[in-house]
Amino acid sequence: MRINKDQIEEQNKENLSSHRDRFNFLGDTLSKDDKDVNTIIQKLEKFQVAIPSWALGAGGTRFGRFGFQGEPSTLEQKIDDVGLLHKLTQTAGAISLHIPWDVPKDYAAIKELANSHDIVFDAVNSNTFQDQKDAAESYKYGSLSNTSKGSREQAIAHNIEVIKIGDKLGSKSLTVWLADGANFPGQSNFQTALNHTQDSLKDIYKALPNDWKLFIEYKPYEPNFYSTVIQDWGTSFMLANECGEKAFSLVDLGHHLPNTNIEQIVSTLMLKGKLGGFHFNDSKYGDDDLTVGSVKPYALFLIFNALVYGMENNPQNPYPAWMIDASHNVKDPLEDLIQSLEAIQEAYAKALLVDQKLLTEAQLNHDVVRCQEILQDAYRTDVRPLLEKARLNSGGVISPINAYRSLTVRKELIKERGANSVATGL
Ligand code: LRH
Ligand code: MN
Ligand code: MN
Repeated sequence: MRINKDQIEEQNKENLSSHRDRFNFLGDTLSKDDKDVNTIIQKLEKFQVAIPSWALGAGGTRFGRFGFQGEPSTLEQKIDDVGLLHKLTQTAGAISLHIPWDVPKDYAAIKELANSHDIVFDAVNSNTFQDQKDAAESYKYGSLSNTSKGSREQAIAHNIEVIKIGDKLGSKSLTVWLADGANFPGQSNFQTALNHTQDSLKDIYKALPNDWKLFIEYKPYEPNFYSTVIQDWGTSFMLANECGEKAFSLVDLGHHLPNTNIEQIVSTLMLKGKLGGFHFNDSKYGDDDLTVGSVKPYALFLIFNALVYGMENNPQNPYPAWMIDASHNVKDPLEDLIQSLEAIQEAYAKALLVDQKLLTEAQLNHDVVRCQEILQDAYRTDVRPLLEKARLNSGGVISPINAYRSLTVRKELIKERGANSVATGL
């Protein structure tokens, strides 16, 4: 199924007058407050978030998986799904592939398909947390950190292979997430595991093309429950520094122990020029991979406030690669992703409203109350009309969820793919 221009226009016709009323009201209010509404809208239009190829089907838990009808079962169909998201939201202009879950067969055809949807290939992700069929070595006791040289070499070779695959698609970065760790005290030697990981990452780094980046993701626990080799931003930062200037840390919002101050981590990494990538999701307890902004929208706003500050004040930090890393157990994955995209744009728009000059002044005056007022004034603003305007300007719809439903997208996909199609991946 493809959504065409006429359908988009038809969808917008209904909402246009109420959008205009709300936009004019907000625009006037913000302009009176000296906010540059047009610049904010332009920034929203440019902000593109990659969709991972594994997030388009229903996820599941270790207890069970409840499929969702009309799931994409091939890479082509996954790209088509991202195309639908992008068409409606104009915010999902990239896809991030997990290898070997989504290895293209015909590279030229895959590139052409993505191009036809106006989609580029973002970071490629390696997978050394599962044993593949017929693999010579096992990752049961680790991959890049394994005490067995054979397992380490196989994991390094896999990462180099992933770079080659990404290179053929136009990707410019490799994301490494390791499940390596230990389930029990005494199971592994922390120093040996870290040394092996560092050496292995350096070998992968050597194979990185000059214009590529290496993103090192961290996570405190799961699937190992006693220790994880790359457990936190400090370990990831240290490894990135050891590798070189093309290596960076990647922050996944779900990869922190409860109450961690993620915005402070973001600030530190950007100050040091080492925040390379970002995985969005939300959580209540751990790496829950829930819809972005569904549980802690204020925390997301504070993180965006740190990101906006970093993007404006830290030229030493490259523009980060944005990706949604969520899983969908009870919602239609495409609706869930639309909600995540909206929450990201909303937090970004609110952060853009923060008056950084006034905030700095209040900070220097130690006016703590004013500092909070400045942040919360931005947070409490309903910025949705700005998002709608940005989408309208780029050819998207005013209300993506409503359009998705009124165009009966899922029904069409089930018609095309059948009720029982199953997505590969997580
Ligand atoms: C690990 C993770 C990582 C993987 C993805 C499937 O929890 O966030 O980014 O590549 O999930
Ligand atoms: Mn992640
Ligand atoms: Mn995760």
